[in-house]
Amino acid sequence: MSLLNDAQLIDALKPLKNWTKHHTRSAIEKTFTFKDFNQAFGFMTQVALKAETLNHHPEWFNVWNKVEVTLSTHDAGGVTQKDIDLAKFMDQINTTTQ
Ligand code: H2B
Repeated sequence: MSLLNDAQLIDALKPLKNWTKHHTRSAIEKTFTFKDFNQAFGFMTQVALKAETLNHHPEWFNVWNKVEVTLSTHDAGGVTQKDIDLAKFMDQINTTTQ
C-alpha cells in the first residue's frame, strides 16, 4: 500500500468529516465526542471488529465520552488508502453529529 502524497491526502480528506492531518506525525486524526461512555465504547467495539477484518488498527485514547483517534499505516510510515477507508467507516457508524 503506497503513501499518499500531500495533494492526494488533502483530496482524500475532503469527503471525510473533521479529519485533519496530525499536528506532529505523518498521520490523520479526529476526536469523537459521544453522549456517554457506553456510546464511546460501543463505537470502539464496532471499530475493533472492523479493524480485525481489515488487519488495520487504530491508535486511540479514550476518556469517558471522548475517543481521540490517530490513523497511520505503520508498515508504510504514513497515511495510505487503508487509513482513509477506516476513517470513512468510523464516520459512517458514528451516531453523533461530528
Ligand atoms: N495497523 C496499522 N494502522 N498499520 C499497520 O501497518 C498495521 C496495522 N499492520 N495492523 C498490521 C496490523 C501488521 O502489524 C500485521 C503484521 O499485518
